[in-house]
Amino acid sequence: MPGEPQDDCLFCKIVAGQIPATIVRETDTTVAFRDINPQAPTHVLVIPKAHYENAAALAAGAPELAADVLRETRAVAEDEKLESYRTIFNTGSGAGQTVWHAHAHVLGGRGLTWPPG
Ligand code: DGP
Repeated sequence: MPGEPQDDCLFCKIVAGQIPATIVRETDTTVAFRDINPQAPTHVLVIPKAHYENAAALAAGAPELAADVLRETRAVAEDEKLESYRTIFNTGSGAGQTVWHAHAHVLGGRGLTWPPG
């Protein structure tokens, strides 16, 4: 059922406090925590607390929650004092998605080239 916690989901376990994470922000609907394998000086993941398998499912099933996630990416960038940063939603294995709970990557603190790989 979209939005319901999944027993086998890593990020649902972080939301539930069952797996430790370095949480930098939390709202009623979202959590932001540092990526375990950072690709930049700032690499924070912003997730909805509710389980949607990726950004496409989130946008279709709960667009107001998608807006909450986007708002929090901006808040992370402000907290981290990032003038430039990149917000990424990898959607589907072909795009590099490895964790099947919607998440926005917020990357900054170094120069970022374009196009990405
Ligand atoms: P993606 O490839 O877009 O699905 O990104 C998944 C990210 O999740 C990846 O950058 C590494 C991160 N990650 C995976 N497992 C953990 C974990 O247990 N804790 C934290 N903080 N991040 C994790």
